Amino acid sequence: MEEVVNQLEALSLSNDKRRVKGQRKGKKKKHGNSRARDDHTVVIRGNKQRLKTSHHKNMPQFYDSAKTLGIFHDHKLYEMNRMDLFPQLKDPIAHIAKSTPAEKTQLVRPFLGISLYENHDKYSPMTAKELDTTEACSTYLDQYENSHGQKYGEDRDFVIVTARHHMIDLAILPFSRQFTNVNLLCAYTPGNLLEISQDPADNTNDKVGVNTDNPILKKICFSGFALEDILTESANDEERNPTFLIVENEIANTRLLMRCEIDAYNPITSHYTELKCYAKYNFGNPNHRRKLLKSWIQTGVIPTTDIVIGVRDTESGCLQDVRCYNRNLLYNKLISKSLPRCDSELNYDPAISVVWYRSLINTLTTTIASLLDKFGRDEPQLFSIKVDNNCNIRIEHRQNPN
Ligand SMILES: [Mn+2]
Repeated sequence: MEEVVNQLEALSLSNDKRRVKGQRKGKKKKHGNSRARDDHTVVIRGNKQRLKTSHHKNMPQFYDSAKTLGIFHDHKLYEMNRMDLFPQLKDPIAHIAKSTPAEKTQLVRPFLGISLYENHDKYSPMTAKELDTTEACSTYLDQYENSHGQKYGEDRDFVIVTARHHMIDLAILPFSRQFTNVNLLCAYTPGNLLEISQDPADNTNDKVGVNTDNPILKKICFSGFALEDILTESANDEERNPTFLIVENEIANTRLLMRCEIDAYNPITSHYTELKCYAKYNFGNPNHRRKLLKSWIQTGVIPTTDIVIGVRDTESGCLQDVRCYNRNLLYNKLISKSLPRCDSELNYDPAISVVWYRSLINTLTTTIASLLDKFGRDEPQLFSIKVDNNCNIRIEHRQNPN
């Protein structure tokens, strides 16, 4: 907790001096100062260099407490006993988590050499809309209200509802390349509900990842789907529609309700498994370390998730190796003293991502609370949130939310 406070001290609150045209009707602009202040926007300047942590023996957590609440598949909500809805890690791979290195070599062998590039055109990625829909969480909220006769998390300062990937994009920001921004919208519904989604005006991601125009990059991206096909089996192998876990995280007096896509369930360990397909990697390479850190962050909002990495030969697309990490092991590898230091990249210290993320949640909620005090809590309000890789945070109250 102390680190969170330090980080908050490092962030100095100041109003944006930029002038915005078209002030809200009925709101008098303050003229006391010759430089008109835009009272719709708050900018918090980041201080990345102050985001330092002391050495952590114990792995820090992104949340104070976490719970899994439901499963969402094909537009329907299920109870937590329907693990069969997730793709199941195939038996030999499921055993890797608990095996010795020699056993592991045996278990992995049948999968090596399989092509991850074949039939790559049969896979279709989620559309932008599918990626961002709040259907899973809103279905859960409706059901909660019906069965409990009260609103979910009504005693909390805020309930943030979102897809996990938005929170991951924010948590990785201090380690992201220069000029990286995350642009989100935050819709407030009277009560305490904040729904965070992609800002549709932000199309910087339209041509990256699976949506790339580059055929080679496309193959590489689709190798991730091929890996899921090879390492898992589903009750209905033809459709393979994604299955989501609905997860609750508590951070101070804020509750987050997140929709998380689950790649696989491991019936042997009863852990969820995040599958990654990487080219041959090593922890000494800064770009590889960032990717490994992102996997650690991504799995950090669900209590028990392991990471299985399929290593492909990028030339031939063949599976070369399968490696398994639990979050503790990956954490210890990322903070290993034997790695070359990357001070300009905050040494890819996972503990720093936790400090940053928790302070960010605090900054977002306190700033939005103060803007709501100004613009009213009794009607819906819309905010845009912009955060950059220098940890600058800009929150703007949008006029005319419709
Ligand atoms: Mn994955």
